[in-house]
Amino acid sequence: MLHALPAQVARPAYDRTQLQPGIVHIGPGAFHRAHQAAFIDTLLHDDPRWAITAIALRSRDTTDTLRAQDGLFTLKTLGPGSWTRVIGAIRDAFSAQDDPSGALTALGAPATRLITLTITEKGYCLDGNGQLDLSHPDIVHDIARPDAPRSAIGWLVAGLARRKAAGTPPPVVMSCDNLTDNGSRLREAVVRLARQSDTGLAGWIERHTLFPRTMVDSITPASDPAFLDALESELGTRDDAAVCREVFTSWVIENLDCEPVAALGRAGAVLTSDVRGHALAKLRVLNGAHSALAWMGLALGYQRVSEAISDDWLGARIAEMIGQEILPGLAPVQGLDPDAYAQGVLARFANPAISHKLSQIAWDSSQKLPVRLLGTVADNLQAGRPVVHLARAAAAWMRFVVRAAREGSALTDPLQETLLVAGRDCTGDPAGDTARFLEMEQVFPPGLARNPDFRSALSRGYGDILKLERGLRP
Ligand code: CS2
Repeated sequence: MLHALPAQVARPAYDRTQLQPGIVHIGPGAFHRAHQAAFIDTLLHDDPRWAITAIALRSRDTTDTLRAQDGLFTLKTLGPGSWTRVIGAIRDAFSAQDDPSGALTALGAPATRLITLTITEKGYCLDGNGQLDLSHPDIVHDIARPDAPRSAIGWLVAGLARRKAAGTPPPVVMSCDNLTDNGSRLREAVVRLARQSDTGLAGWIERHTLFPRTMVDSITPASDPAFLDALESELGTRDDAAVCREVFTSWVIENLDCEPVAALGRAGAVLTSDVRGHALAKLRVLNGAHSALAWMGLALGYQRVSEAISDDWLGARIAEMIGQEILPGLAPVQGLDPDAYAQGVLARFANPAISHKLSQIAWDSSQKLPVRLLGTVADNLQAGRPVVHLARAAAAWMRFVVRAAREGSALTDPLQETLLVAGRDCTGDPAGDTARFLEMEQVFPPGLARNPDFRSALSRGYGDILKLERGLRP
C-alpha cells in the first residue's frame, strides 16, 4: 500500500518490523484512530516500544479491516492547514469475541505498560450517580463469569488479575472518553467490580494501579462513504479504515509519575496537574454546546454542525448559553482563557470543510445529557444562575426522542426502548411531556427532576422547540 501513495501523503519513517507492543487499546473506533493513534505514531519515531494492540469488544468490522491492511490506515485532516498521513501505530487488531484468550494475554502481558480506552459513555456501565451499575446486564454477566467478561470494565479486571497472579506490576489504565473526572470514575468502576469476586485483587488494584485523568479533543466525524470515495481518488487506493478530523487536536493528561505518561508527553500530550479543570471546561463548553446544537439544529431541519451553527438565531442562542450559563460556573483553569476558548470552539463548529452530522452527535444522547449539561444545570440552580438555554437544550433532546417515536425510527441509544415508549406517550403538552421524561432516573437525578425552577424552564424550553419544529423562531 505505502509505496504507491502520492508523494504528499506522509507515512511512517520508522521501521515497523522493529515495533514492540507496549499499549493495548480497547475500542479502536474512528476517534482512537484519529487522535491517540496519531500521537503514538509520533512517539514511535523515537521509541519503538509503544506499538498498539487494538482490541474491539463488540463489532469485528474495524479490526478485520485493520488486520487486512497490516494495521495501516490513513488520517486526513480537514480545513486550513490540513494534511494526509498514514498511521503505522497499530501492530495488531482483533475482536475479543473472536479471540478472548488473545485479549487476556495482551492485557496480562508485562510488556503492556499502558491500556487506553475509548468505549464512549455507555461503555463504563455507570448508574445515575456515576458508580458502576451492578444491575447492568453486562456487569451481572461479568460478576458471574469473571474469566469470560463482556464489558470493558470486566476485561480490565480480568487483565489486572493476571498481572497480580503473575507478580508483575500493573499497567497504567487511561480513559480517553468524555466523562467527568474520567480517571477516577474508571478506577472506582474497576475496583467495584473486582471487589465482587476478589477483595484482595480490588485492594491490589487500588494500591498499585494508576488511572490518570485525561482530556481528549479533536472533532472527528464518522468516515462516511463520500469521504472514503474522495480519499480513494486522492490516494489511488481504497482504505476502508481511513479517518478524518479537524486539524486541531489536544490530549491533556494528569502528570502522574510513570513511564507511559512521560512518553505521551514526548509525543505532544500536555501534562498537567489540573486536568479536571481542562476536562470540565471541554465537556461543558464544547460537548455541551455540540449536543445542544445537535438537538436544536435537528428540530430546525438541519443535518450538519456547520449549517446549524451558521443559523443566525441558533448560533446566537448557543453563544449565549455558553457565555451566560456555562462559563460563569467554571473555576479558573491555568492556561485557559474562557472567552477565547469559547470563541475557538464556535469557530471550530463553523469549519465548512467538516461534514459532521448532527445525528451522529445525537447518538447515545441519554448518556451525554447528564455529563454534558445537567451538571451545569445543577450548579446554576444552586448558585442562583439562569438555566434558560440549558433547559431549552434538554427539551430539544426530548422532542428529538418524541419525533423519532412518532416517525417509528430507531434511536442509537442504550435506553432506546424506554425512550421510545416515553416518546409515544407524549401529547405535545409541555408540562406533561417534560414530566414524563423527568421520571427517568438514569438520566435525571431525582433532586434535579423535582426542582420547580428547572421544571418550569424545561416546559418553557419545550414550547420553544415546538415552535422551532414549525419553522418559527421563539
Ligand atoms: C461530539 C464529540 O459526537 C459527539 O458527541 O460532541 O465527539 C466531539 O466531537 C469531541 O469530543 C471533540 O473532541
